[in-house]
Amino acid sequence: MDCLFCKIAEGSIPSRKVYEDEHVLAFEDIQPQAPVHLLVIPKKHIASLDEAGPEDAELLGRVALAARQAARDAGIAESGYRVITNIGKDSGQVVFHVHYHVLGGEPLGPLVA
Ligand code: D5M
Repeated sequence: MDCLFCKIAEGSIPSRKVYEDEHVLAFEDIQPQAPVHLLVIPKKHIASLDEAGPEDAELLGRVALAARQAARDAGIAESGYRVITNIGKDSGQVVFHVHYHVLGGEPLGPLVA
C-alpha cells in the first residue's frame, strides 16, 4: 500500500520520532503550524477516524494516550494544547492514515478562524 505514514511507521521514510511503542508512533510534523506540532498515528493502517471500526477502539485509545504523553514530554501540558484529527476532503485531510495533530507552545486562538 502506498501510504506515507505506513512508511514512516515501518521506518522506510525517516521521521523525527518523539514517542514509539508496539502500536503507536508520534513524530514531529514537517510543516509545523505551532511551536510544538506533533503527529500521533496508529501503526495499523486506518484511512481516517471515519474508517475505524469497533475493533479499533483500544488502539485509538492508545493513540489518544500517546498524544497526551507526547504533549507532556514536549512540555506543553501545563499551558494547554489542542488535539485534532482531520477527516476527509472538507477538513483538508491530505494524508489518509489516521493521525492526531498535537498543537501547542503558544495561545492557539479559535479553532476555526
Ligand atoms: O495533515 C497531514 C500533515 O502531515 C501535515 O500537517 C503535514 C504532515 N506531513 C506530511 N508529510 C510529512 C512527513 N514526511 N513527516 C512529517 N509530517 C508530514 P492532514 O491532517 O492530512 O491535513
